[in-house]
Amino acid sequence: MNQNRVMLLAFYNKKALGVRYLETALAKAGYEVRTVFYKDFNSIHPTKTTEKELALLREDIRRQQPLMIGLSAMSSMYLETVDAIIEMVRAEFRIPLVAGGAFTTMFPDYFLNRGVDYVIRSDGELAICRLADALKKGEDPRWIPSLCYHGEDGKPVLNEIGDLTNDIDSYGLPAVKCMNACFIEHDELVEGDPQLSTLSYEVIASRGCPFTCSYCCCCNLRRLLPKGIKGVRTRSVQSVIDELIEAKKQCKRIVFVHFYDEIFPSLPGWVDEFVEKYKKYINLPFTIWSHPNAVKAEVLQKLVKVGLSEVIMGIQSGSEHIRRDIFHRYETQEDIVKATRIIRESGVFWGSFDFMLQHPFETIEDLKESYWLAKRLHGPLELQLHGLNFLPGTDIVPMAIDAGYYTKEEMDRIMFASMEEQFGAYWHREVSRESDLWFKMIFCVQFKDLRKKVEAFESDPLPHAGEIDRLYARAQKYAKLRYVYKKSRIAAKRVKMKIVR
Ligand code: B12
Ligand code: SF4
Repeated sequence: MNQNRVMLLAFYNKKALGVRYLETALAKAGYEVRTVFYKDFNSIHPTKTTEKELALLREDIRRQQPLMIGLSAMSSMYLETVDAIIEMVRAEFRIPLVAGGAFTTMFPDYFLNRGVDYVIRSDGELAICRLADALKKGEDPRWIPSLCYHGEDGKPVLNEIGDLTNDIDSYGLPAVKCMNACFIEHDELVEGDPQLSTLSYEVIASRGCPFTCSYCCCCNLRRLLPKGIKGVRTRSVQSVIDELIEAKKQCKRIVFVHFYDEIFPSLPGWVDEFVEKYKKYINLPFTIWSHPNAVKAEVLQKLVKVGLSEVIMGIQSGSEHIRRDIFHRYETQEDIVKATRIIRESGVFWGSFDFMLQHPFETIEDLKESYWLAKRLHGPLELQLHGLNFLPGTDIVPMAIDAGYYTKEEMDRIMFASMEEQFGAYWHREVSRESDLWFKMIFCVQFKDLRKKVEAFESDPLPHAGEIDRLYARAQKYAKLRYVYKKSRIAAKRVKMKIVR
C-alpha cells in the first residue's frame, strides 16, 4: 500500500469542484492524490457504469494501492454507479472507503449501510486530511468532527459537524489541474485531467444560498451547519481571480466562465473590486445564476461591462400559489417581471429562465398561469421547461406524501430509481392532452413569430391540438438554432474582448 496516496472519485462530473478542493487540501498535507473522474455528465442519455469501466477502475486501484478511497456523491441521481463501485471495492480490496458530498452529507447512513467505512459531512478539507493522517498512523479516527462511522453495535455514529470555517479562502484554491488524474468513460481509461481541454471554466465564489426553495437541498444543507457558520460564505475577490488566472494558464481553450454560485455575490464593495480585477486579469464572457429577488440593476450593469453575457434565473411557476405554498418562493409576479426587465435593460445579452411544470401539485389553472406570466417576461428570453424531480432530503418530499400524491414507498422508488428513469422523468411525463398543449404553448411564446400564432388558440387550445403540435415541433427546431446562435455570439464576444483589450 502507498501510505501517502489517496484516491478520490468524482462521478459524472469532469470538473467536480468539491473533489478539486479536497485534492488541494490533501496535497498541502503531503498526500499524493489520484483523482478519478468517473464518467461524464449526460442529462439526455445517462448510462450506468459498464462492467468494463468497473474493471478499469479495479486495475487502477491495484496499480495505485491507495491508503484510502474517497467517493464524492454530490447527487442522488447516479447512485447505482456509486453502489456498483462500493460493491466492487468491498469485494476485492481492504482499502478504507470514505464518502462525502452534498447528498452524502444529508444521508450518511446510505453509505455506511452499504459497507463504506466513513462518511464526512459538509466541508471536507480539514476532516479528510485528519482521517488520512489517522489511517496512516494507525490511530483511532473516531474523534474527528464531522466524521460518521460504524459504532460498536454496528449502528451508524454521526459526530457533530464541526471545525468548519467562515473564511473559505483558507481552504485554498481548487486544483485546476489535478496532478495525477484520469477519466474513465466509454470503456476507456484516459490519463490526464479532462478539465484541461474545456471551453468553459466553472467556478464558485461562495458556498450556500439564502433562500428556502422546497425542492432544493440547499436550505437543508444550510440547516446542518453549526452555529456561527454563515449560510452563505463568500470568497475574497482575490482568491476567485487567482483561481481564474490559473484556469486561463492551464485550460488553453477557455472561451467563457460559468459562475455556479447559487446566487452570484453582491456584497457591498465585492462587486466593484471584482469588476476591476476581472477586467484586468480575466476578460472572458461569463454567466451567472440569480434569483428574482436578488437581481440588482446596478450590479448587473457593472458586470455587463466586464463580460456578463447570460443570467440564468429560476422562475419555476407562474402560479403564485405554487410558488409560495408549494415551492416556498416568496417573490410576486411583479418581482419576476421586474427582474426580467432589469436583466434586459442592464444590457445582459441572454436571459434564461427555468420553469418546473406538470407535477402533482399543479392544476391546469396553475399551468395556465405560467403561460400568462411567460408572455409578460422581457426578452429576448430562453425558457427552460423542466419537470419537478423529487430529491431526497428536500422539504417538498414530505409535502407530497402528506398530500397523498405518493406513499413513502412510492416516493423512495421515484427518488432512488435508476438514473435513466430519473433523467427520463425530467424530460417526459404522463399528462393530459390539455396539459400537454399548455406546456407546448408556453414553450412557443418565447419565439416572436410563434407567439402570435399560439395566442390565437389561448381561449381554448383543445380544438387546435394538431396546429399546436406542429408549432411546438417548429419551436424545438428554433431552440436548436438559437443554441448555436447563442454559443457563436458568446464566442464572437470572446474574440471581441480579446481584440479590444
Ligand atoms: C454548482 C453545482 C452544480 C454544478 C457543478 C459544477 C462543478 N464544477 O462541480 C453543475 C451545474 C454542473 C451541477 C450539476 C448537477 N447538480 Co448540482 N449543485 C451545485 C451546487 C449549487 C454547489 C456544489 C458545489 O460545487 N459546491 C462547492 C463545493 C466546494 O462543495 P461540495 O461539492 O459540497 O464539496 C465539499 C463537501 O461536500 C465535501 N465533499 C465533496 N466530495 C467529497 C468526497 C469525500 C470523500 C469527502 C470526504 C468530502 C467530500 O468536501 C468538499 C469541499 O468542502 C449544489 C448545492 C450545494 N449546496 O451543494 C448543487 C447540488 C449538489 N446539485 C444537485 C443536483 C441534483 C445536480 C444534478 C443532478 C442536476 C441535474 N438534474 O442535472 C447535476 C449532477 C452533477 C453531478 N454529476 O454530480 C443537488 C443534489 C441533490 C440530490 N439529492 O441529488 C444539489 C444539492 C442542489 C439541489 N438541487 O438541491 N451542480
Ligand atoms: S434559490 Fe436556487 S439554490 Fe437557492 S434554495 Fe432556491 S433553488 Fe436552491
